[in-house]
Amino acid sequence: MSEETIAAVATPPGEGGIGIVRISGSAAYAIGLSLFRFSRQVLKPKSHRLYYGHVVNPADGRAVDEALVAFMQAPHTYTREDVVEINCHGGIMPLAKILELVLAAGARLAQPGEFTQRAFLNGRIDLAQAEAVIQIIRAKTEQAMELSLAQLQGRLSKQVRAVRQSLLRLLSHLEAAIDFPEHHDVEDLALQELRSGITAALAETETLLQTADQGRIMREGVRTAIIGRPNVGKSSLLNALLGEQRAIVTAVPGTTRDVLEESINLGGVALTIVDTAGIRETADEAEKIGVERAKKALRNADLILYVLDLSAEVDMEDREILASIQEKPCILVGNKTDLVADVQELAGKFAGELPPFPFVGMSLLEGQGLELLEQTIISLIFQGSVYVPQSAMVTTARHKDALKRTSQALEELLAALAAGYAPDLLAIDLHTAVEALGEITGESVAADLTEEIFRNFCVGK
Ligand SMILES: Nc1nc2c(ncn2[C@@H]2O[C@H](COP(=O)(O)OP(=O)(O)OP(=O)(O)O)[C@@H](O)[C@H]2O)c(=O)[nH]1
Ligand SMILES: [Mg+2]
Repeated sequence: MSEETIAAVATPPGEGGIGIVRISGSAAYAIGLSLFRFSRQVLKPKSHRLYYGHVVNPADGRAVDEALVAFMQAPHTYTREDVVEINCHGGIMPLAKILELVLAAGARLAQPGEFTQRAFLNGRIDLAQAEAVIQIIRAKTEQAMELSLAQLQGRLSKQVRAVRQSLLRLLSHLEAAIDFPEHHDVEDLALQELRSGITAALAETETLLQTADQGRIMREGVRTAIIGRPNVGKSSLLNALLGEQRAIVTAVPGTTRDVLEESINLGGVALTIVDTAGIRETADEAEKIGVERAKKALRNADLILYVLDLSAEVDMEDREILASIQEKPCILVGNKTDLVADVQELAGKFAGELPPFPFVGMSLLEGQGLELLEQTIISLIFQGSVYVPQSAMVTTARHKDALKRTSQALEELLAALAAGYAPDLLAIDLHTAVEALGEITGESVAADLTEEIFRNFCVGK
């Protein structure tokens, strides 16, 4: 347990019904008791009960604010240390004043995420679970929330730890083979077991890795790029999806130069929509950069809305771009239906000329077709082309990176086994894999990295 007692305002800054000052550490009770005047006599507060009274300034005995205070005894607390939470009025002044008194009574101001960091250091949660806390706070959709909660409850940690345990067992066999080279049968058995054990661990690592893109989509939203030639109505489409006039729309081709990014929530899934510059050959310096950015957005997208002007012909540029995105989920948005006589006929014609993506006719000018487009997006996402829900998912780039290194080390290990390498050389790769997996749950992770993870938290968490 850490020696210093820490304190911070745990509620967001600004005005609110309630504000909370949280104190954690061995001096939490003493500090809380020195500042709190119970409304009736209490000799020793019971743990995890709320007491009504006043926070007073011990210097002059004057009341600072009315408060409800909870004294919570270790180890059944957020940090596993003694915790005191002072619920006062949620204003800037009462909170600042009470925090000041708490600090004067001997607490140190907590750094961002330090309460959760202590929960981690004191062994209540592992690193992946700690990361889930911040994901819950930042979740923007119900599904992201559910996924983060599952991670907090240890679903991912459990799977990772099981693989790591199996590798640790193999490592101990291998080390026995190194220590007693004269027992050849021990070695033979160990090598056989090693091969099947590694193969199984590799398969499980790969399965988890495959969930990584899904996890990112759940957390950050489906990256949706609006792509097309100039003047087809891309910015009009962004505005329609957002329900506000976010992007500039004009009749001049080449209006949008930069990429514009906005988020919406569609059927519980977050979509990050990117409006881009119309793709064409151009001599204009700024537009040229815009076109490059559009192409990049296209490459990074999880889903593409390709907009066509139905009153114009499909040209080479369209064909080229669409050919380059064949393997990604894409919807063809046939815009400006108001300008054409027979949409069905045109759709048929486009279907013959273009890759077989779903086609939605729209008139953004007249506000036609938005609902159908939204339904098409949702069904594409849930049909499994974009998003497949999984029980445990990898949601952060950090976890993905660690799993990649694990799988790489295990592959090298299998190759080394096949080549008949000595046990001590095999042990090196196995160590690498065990270490990489341990980074996810925090068993083996550099102190500065955990610091960095927790400093991304908010103060008071
Ligand atoms: N007739 C008709 N015109 C439309 C429709 N949708 C958009 N427009 C017009 O087409 C022009 C271009 O619209 P934008 O949304 O700016 O097109 P864009 O693809 O973003 O264009 P760039 O940013 O230049 O690439 C504007 O004059 C719009 O009013 C539609 O459904 N029917
Ligand atoms: Mg535009």
